[in-house]
Amino acid sequence: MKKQKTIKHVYSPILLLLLAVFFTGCFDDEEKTYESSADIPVNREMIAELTSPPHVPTPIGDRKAKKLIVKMEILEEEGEMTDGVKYMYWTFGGTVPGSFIRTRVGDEVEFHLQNHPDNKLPHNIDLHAVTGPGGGAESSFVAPGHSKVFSFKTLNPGLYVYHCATAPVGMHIANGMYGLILVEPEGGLAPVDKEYYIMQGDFYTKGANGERGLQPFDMKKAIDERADYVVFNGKVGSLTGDNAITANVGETVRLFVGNGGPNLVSSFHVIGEIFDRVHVEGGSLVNENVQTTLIPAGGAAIVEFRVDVPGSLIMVDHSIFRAFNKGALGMLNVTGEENKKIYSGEIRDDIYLPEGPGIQTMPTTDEIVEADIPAKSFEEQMEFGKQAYMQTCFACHQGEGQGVPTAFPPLANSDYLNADVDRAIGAVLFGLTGEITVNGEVYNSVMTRQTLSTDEVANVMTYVYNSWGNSGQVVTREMVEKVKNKK
Ligand code: HEC
Ligand SMILES: [Cu+2]
Repeated sequence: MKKQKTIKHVYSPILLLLLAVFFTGCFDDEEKTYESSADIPVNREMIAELTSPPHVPTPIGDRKAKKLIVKMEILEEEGEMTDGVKYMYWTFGGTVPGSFIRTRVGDEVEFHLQNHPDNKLPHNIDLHAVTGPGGGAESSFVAPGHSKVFSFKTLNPGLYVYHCATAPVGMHIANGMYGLILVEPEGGLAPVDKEYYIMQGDFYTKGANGERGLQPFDMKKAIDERADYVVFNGKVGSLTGDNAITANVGETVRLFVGNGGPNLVSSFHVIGEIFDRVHVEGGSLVNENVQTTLIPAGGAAIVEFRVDVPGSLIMVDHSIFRAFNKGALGMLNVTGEENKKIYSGEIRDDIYLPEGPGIQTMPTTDEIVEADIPAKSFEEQMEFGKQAYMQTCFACHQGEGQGVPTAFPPLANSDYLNADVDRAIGAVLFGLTGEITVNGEVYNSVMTRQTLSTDEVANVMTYVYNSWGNSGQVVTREMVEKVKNKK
């Protein structure tokens, strides 16, 4: 009960006890115990641990306020936005978002901003955690081959964005110059099992989404807010496949989520999970039981939840075309024991006939309405197949069968498709899950069973095999029957 001593006002001991109970674990009112956080004394000096996303430095726990030395190096370097698409990123610490800085209230941060001599431009830094002109921007403006030092005291606990504020500001941010700085309250945030760092950003390239080569920044599109890429952690696929973040069933997870913008607001959502607690806008207000949290450009949120069942949790900006078409999609892979009480998986697939005699159960997967007139020729197969493709497969595999990097494999020129017809027919009939490799890229996702009739499957597969450089295989209804009966 150390903190009671410093409370300046007179409270009844009972009220004090209640306050202590209610406020432990969150950003609490403790700091009000000092006349101001500015009065928190610092003892000794330490070099700040900086981490690149999705990692965060060690929690502050109960360490005392210190003089914290942060050495941040600005690097302008080429990177990959997505397969075959290069981009010239401007970074704090060599990554987008920049290195994560973890402090506590009362720390005196001595900030060294170093502009690498190979860089072409001057930069600076505006930290939203700073109380002072420009958030440090004015004191930190630094030319290539120079280093600037300024210092500030962290007064307010919370999760804050930092970014470059050199003109044209929008361009510096659009090129990746942003990151997060956490100011923990006295005593630290409540411990959790896993912590990760995720930051959304929108990118504007001369070429359209997916256009290959080194893509320069497009000022016009940026002003019009027409993003070609909206991504987590600087590139498409930074948090999918091998880069997915992980947790075990039963663990508590804390995500430090920021939004660098420059333009778009994020509707951050994790498919199949409810946020137990959200530090709204990264501040002290805690909301509970939240489905989607809004993260403004230049803002952040701390999201906490316990993972109860195994599976792949998909993190998205729920402005959903950004997730499935522009890159704002990440994965949290949860491993461990199933819990059928919380989630059963599919129990049964019933045919639902509103005007019929009731609900009929469907014994196997193949009782799909077979009302189609079979195609009479290859041309008809192609025509019907294309229709079916545009109605069912298009949403995921895309118009030209090109797929979506890291999420949906290509059907165009697909070695997986061309290697084994029965297997491909099976994918459509029964669905497909687990790790597969298509044209050298690993996918580990879920394709649900497609509810198509035997003829429709034959037609759509014939269409796929006779488009976009595939083998030219013709798929007959007999071949589809054969695969069905094998199962
Ligand atoms: C809801 C999204 C979705 C739809 C709709 C969908 N697929 Fe898929 N498909 C996937 C995913 C995801 C995979 C990879 C599954 C994995 O990782 O195991 C896949 C894999 C495949 C594969 C094997 C991999 C490859 O690239 O060759 C084939 C063939 C395929 N799909 C065909 C189709 C056809 C034909 C249709 C339409 C009748 C269709 N899919 C509809 C998502 C979808
Ligand atoms: Cu800059």
